[in-house]
Amino acid sequence: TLTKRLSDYQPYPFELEMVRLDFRLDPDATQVRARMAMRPLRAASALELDGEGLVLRKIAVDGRVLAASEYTQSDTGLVIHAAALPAQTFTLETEVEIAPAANTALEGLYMSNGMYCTQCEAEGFRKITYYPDRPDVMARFHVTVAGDAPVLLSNGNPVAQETGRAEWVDPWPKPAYLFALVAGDLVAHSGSFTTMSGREVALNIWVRKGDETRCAFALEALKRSMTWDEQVYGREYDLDIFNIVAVDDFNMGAMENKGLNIFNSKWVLASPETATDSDYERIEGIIAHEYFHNWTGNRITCRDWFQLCLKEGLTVYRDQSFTADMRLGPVKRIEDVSALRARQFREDRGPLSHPPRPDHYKEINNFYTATVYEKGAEIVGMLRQLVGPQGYRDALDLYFERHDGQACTIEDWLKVFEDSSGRDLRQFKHWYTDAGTPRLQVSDDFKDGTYTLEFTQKTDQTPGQGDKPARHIPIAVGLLSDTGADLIETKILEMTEPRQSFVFEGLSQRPVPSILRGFSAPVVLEFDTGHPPDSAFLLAHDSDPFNRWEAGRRLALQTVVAMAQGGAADPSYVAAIGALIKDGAADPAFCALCLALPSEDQIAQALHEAGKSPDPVAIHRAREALATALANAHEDALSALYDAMAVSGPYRPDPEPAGQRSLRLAALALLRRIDGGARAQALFDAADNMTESLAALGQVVAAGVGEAALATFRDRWQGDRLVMDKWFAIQLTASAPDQALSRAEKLVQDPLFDWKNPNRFRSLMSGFAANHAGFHRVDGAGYRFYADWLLRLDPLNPQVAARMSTAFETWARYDLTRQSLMRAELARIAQTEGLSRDLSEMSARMLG
Ligand code: B3K
Ligand code: ZN
Repeated sequence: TLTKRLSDYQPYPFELEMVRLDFRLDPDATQVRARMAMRPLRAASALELDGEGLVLRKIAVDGRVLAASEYTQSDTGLVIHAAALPAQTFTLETEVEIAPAANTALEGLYMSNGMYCTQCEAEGFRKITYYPDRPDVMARFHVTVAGDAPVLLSNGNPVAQETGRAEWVDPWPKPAYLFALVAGDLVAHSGSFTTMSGREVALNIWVRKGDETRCAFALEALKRSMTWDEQVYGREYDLDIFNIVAVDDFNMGAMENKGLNIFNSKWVLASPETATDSDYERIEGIIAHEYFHNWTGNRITCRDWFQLCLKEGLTVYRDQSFTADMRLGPVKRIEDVSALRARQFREDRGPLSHPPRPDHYKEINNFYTATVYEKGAEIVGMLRQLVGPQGYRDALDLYFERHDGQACTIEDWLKVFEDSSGRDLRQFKHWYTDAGTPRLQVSDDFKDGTYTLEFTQKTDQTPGQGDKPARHIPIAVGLLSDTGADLIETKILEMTEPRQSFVFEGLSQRPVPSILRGFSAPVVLEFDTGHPPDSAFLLAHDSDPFNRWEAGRRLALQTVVAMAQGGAADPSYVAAIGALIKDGAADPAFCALCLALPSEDQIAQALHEAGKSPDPVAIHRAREALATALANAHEDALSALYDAMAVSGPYRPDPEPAGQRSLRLAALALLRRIDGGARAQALFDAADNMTESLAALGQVVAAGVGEAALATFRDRWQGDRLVMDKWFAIQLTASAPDQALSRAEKLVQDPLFDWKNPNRFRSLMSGFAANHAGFHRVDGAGYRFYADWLLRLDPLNPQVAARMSTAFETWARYDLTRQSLMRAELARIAQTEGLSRDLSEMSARMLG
């Protein structure tokens, strides 16, 4: 298959002024008529339209049906020869037929539980009609939908609604990837919002009958998002109506279609009995993310898909800031950095490493990655640190003013910052164009009142990119006295050289440095072995909450790595955790994060980063042993904490009770190692909310006494798809490694394992792969099971199969036996006949 390259970009030679789409819905034979007003921009250009899997019924230019000789059709589209086209604006009319019920890839127009819905990003619109399916072709859409469904929705504002027919006009020009259509027997949970200029917007969350009682939280989150974007970015909503639809079969989280967001029902529906605290937080964040795209993505979109992080990095940055404002900022930052390390650093250390702005791809759906999203957001955060809060707001104001209605590039984005701040960002641009996580080494020196920090940066080679130039790195630094007081205000050092020193003068004592506060840049920080930081001191005293947590994480990693190689738990870490448990002043949610040990996958990654090959079995044992050591050392305090953090009264998903629950459950997880799961069983029996019920279920399973609870849970929730997804996942993530595969093999036989549903497939398979030592069984049976299922899913749903193949991206970390077993599965996948373009690109990249 063809590789697409950024350097090949050519503008489209026609302007599409307006498109009218008429749909006659039918599960097996939907008719789509398209009329497009096209203005040639260059003389004598052929007209290329994308189209896949369409049955062409008619094609006409200005009413004249084209002869077969006037155009050429292929598997991927249609070309109308220049000679068949007028020199001035003309109308192109097509009629095609498609079969939504047969669409298992869930891209284009498809059906879910009898309802019609669409997913067009990135290149799904071409499965609906012939069209220039590229983001830099923006047009105004006028859509008519005819069908039996009671509710017929599309983008923009409704202009006509009658039984069996609806008409929608979207006044804002948009690329085809933002098109959406929904039709079904839906009910709405409704509200309204008055914008800052006093316009009234109707808000609706459309769901299947029975689900409308679980929409209140999402609706309120939407209102909070709308208010926040007005207050923080000055951005107002621009249509009379904002619709959200919940869909059970969806390849990813949600989609920002103009005025008609479509959501995986998992990220909309919430009730205390069925959603956990973290579900509530994610729902709020995803509702915000999709809403924020209305300006960063829709009003200003991407010129081509290489620029994807222009909209995704910025919008993730915006949703992270929103959640930080709604909840506890430092806690949110720690969660975000943990996710960045778990997903993006992992990706960047392996064969799939790519720049936030890639310069080639075969299948763009394979680039909706942690690097594009989460690292993209970190880059925006670094820009903000370089220009300051006001400079950032000025730059964003200029971005909206200059580029509203355009399809832009990373160059446009950086130019806005350069023009508004006067800074030169040429070196900074390497963050977008270069792959890999820089390693930052630091050493220090103190002499005659002068303290010197010396940094060295190095970014390893990545696939297709050799030696890398130095990056422009903002390093936030604090200096502490020996009593833990801040000696200076946090200072942003700007590193631009491969090796660079920074000097602090007039100090009366050698300070304790607190480096990379707030995780000011996405790098791996390594300390010169001569002067390691006093992590226990920083965990106790750092005024920067992120670095306090980070010090604890560093200690935990050090001790668990030593234990995996036969050592004992580090008493200074055990003591530091004891002090934290007894420190009544610390925030519960923050404490909970400090009590949570790094995951086995993260421990494996740390070993790999340190040049050692991780042994999954030893890692599992060491982590369990460390948890047991903590529990034994602090049993009374943990037990007291467990009781003290019980939340009384009816369940509320707010940050404060959620933080208490998280601390209580962190204590429960440690105590489980010594009480055999007794507390967890009692909590499972008593819980009135999903947060505690699910966490308790995980702990009894982990303690090896979970069978009865699993059966009870299944009986109670078998009719609820979203809750059953949790049931499938938790027993695999929590079970003993040597039982994970047999459990997974049993679960695929369960009548409720509907493997064609992406959520259910992901729950089971990702749950299994998340059982680190279970997946990485040394006999390779875990790899084989997983690969078998990817190969089964691929012909139906290539996007999900390709995405989930990243379970194998870490092969290079492990011993030669595991390496060759994992590579053998990748090779078996790669050689499968008829493999999708998606999975074929992924397996080839992973094989290297
Ligand atoms: N923009 C969509 C993701 C589309 C994924 C296409 N494979 C959701 C989001 O980032 O908001
Ligand atoms: Zn997005």
